[in-house]
Amino acid sequence: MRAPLRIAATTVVLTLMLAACSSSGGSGNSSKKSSGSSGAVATTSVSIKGFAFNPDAITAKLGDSITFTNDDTTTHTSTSTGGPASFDTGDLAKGSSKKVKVTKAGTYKYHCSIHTYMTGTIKVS
Ligand SMILES: [Cu+2]
Repeated sequence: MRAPLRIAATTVVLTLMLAACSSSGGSGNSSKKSSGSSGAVATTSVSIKGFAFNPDAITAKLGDSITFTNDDTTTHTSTSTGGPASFDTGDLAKGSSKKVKVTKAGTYKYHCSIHTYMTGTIKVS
C-alpha cells in the first residue's frame, strides 16, 4: 500500500523538474543580437529597463535617429558624457520615449543623469 504511493510522488517531482528545464530558455535578453566583434548591436532602438540601457552598446549609421524608450518604473534620461557631439533626452517619464539624431560619426558615451551608473555607448559610422 505504501510503496506504490511513494513511486507516484517521485514521478510527479520528476515531471515538474522536466517541465522547469524545458521552459527556462527563451526568456530575458532575447533582443540581444551581436554584430561584429565589439558585441554592439546594430539598432536604433534602446529600451531603458531595470535601471539599464538595453542594449547598452549599439551601432548606428550617420543620420540615424536613436529612439530611447523608458520601459522602467521610474524617470530616466539618456545624456551624452562624451563623443563627437552632445545629446540629452531630458527626463523621460515612465513609458515615454524620445529620438536623438546622430549627425556626427564617432563613439558616443552616455549615461542616465539621475542614475549615473547606468551607461551606454552608440558607435556611429
Ligand atoms: Cu535613471
